[in-house]
Amino acid sequence: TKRIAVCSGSFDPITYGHMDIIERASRVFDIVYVCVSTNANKTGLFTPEERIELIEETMKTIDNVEVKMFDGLLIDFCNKVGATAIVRGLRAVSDFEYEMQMASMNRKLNDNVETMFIMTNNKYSFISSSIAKDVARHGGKVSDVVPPNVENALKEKFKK
Ligand code: COD
Repeated sequence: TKRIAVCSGSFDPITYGHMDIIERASRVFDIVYVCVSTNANKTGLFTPEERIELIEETMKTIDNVEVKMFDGLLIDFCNKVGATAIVRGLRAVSDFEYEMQMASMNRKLNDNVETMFIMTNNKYSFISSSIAKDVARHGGKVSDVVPPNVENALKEKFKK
C-alpha cells in the first residue's frame, strides 16, 4: 500500500521554506498532497487558484507531489485521499504552541491520522509568507525568500 501524506497550509504564497518541507516529505512518502486551505485567521493576498498555480509551477519537477484545494476540515481531506499523515514544518519554538493545538485537535477528530513535523533547513528558518508579502509590498528584494515565479507574481500584485 502507498504511504500518503498531506502538507497543509495557506501557501499565500509558497516560499522556499514551504518548498523545503514538501520536498523532504516527498522523499519519505509515496505521494504528497499539498492541500491549500484558507486559514480563517488570515486574509489572503492570492486567490486559492493563484496559490495552486504558483505551487504547481514550483513543484513540477517532483513527480509524487499533487496540489489540491480544500475548503473544509483538513482531517476530512486526509480521509478523502487516504492519507495517514499530516506533515507540518517547524521553524522555531514559536511555531510549537499553535502546532500542538492543531495536532491535538486533529487527533481528537481522527486518531488514525498522525501529525508529523519536519524541521526546516536552518537557512529558511526565518522565512514566512507574511514577511515575503510585507517586503514585496514595500518594493524590497524577496529573491532569497521565494522562487522567481512567486517573486514576479508578488511584483504584479503590488504594481496596482
Ligand atoms: N520553514 C519551514 N516550514 C515552514 C516555513 C519555513 N520557513 N514557513 C511555513 N512553514 C510550514 C508551516 O509550519 C506549516 O507547516 C506549513 O509550512 C504551512 O504554513 P502556512 O503558514 O502556509 O499555513 P497555515 O499555518 O496558515 O495553515 C493552517 C491551515 C490552513 C492548515 C489550518 O488553518 C487548517 O488546517 N485549516 C483547515 C480547517 C481545519 O481543519 N481546521 C481545524 C484544524 S485543528
